[in-house]
Amino acid sequence: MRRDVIYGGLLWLVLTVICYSLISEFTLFPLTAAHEAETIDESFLFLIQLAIPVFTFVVSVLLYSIFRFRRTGEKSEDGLHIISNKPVTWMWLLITSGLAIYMIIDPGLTGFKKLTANKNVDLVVQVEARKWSWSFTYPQQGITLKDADELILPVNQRILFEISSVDIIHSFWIPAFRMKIDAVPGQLTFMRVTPNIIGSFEDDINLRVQCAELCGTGHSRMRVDLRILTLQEFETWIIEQTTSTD
Ligand SMILES: [Cu+2]
Repeated sequence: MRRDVIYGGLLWLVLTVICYSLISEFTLFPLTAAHEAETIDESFLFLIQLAIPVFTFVVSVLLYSIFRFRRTGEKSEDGLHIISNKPVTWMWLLITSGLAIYMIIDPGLTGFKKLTANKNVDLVVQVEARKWSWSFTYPQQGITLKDADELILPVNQRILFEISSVDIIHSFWIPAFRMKIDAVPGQLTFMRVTPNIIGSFEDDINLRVQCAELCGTGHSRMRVDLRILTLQEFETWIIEQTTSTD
């Protein structure tokens, strides 16, 4: 029994080290283009780091048991009848419950507060979803892009999206921002985000708006490019839009 614990423990250690070196070796996340996305990626990485020892423990016990305790007797022979092991059950329950409660608090509640604490916004963009297109209105600038093929945003400005739908439930998702929220008919939903790099869909496919709620035959086409400009370029774009619609 003691030998099994030592060998099983060694296997657990080896698998854990392999998993930690794998996640430090490879880039786990796609392009990050907003301050909020960094917070979300940090939280996700932390959850992975916590989950690895739990995962490798289960795999180690499983693998070790498969090879060490495999049946060697007659086919009709029953295995050892084990009812329970109270210390192991309680230890497992307490450790995994403790980890789950800790994760709810940090990064759960602390991360949510970090994302939503700053209520100041520099730019409001109203997003209207419909089968199967997006319309964007910049109310402060008096610009509406109906059935838009591009969403233009300025870098380092805190943006408030006010999201709604005219027909059924859609979902407003920008992968590079890591944020997604439903577009619901008859009500507004909100997303605050601060883009922190300049770029466009041509640079990286994660710079796009994508519907993330299966909404019918045109769902996959419900996608528009995102372009993040410098504040100066954005202001020039605003002037071009207002003069072209006059
Ligand atoms: Cu959709």
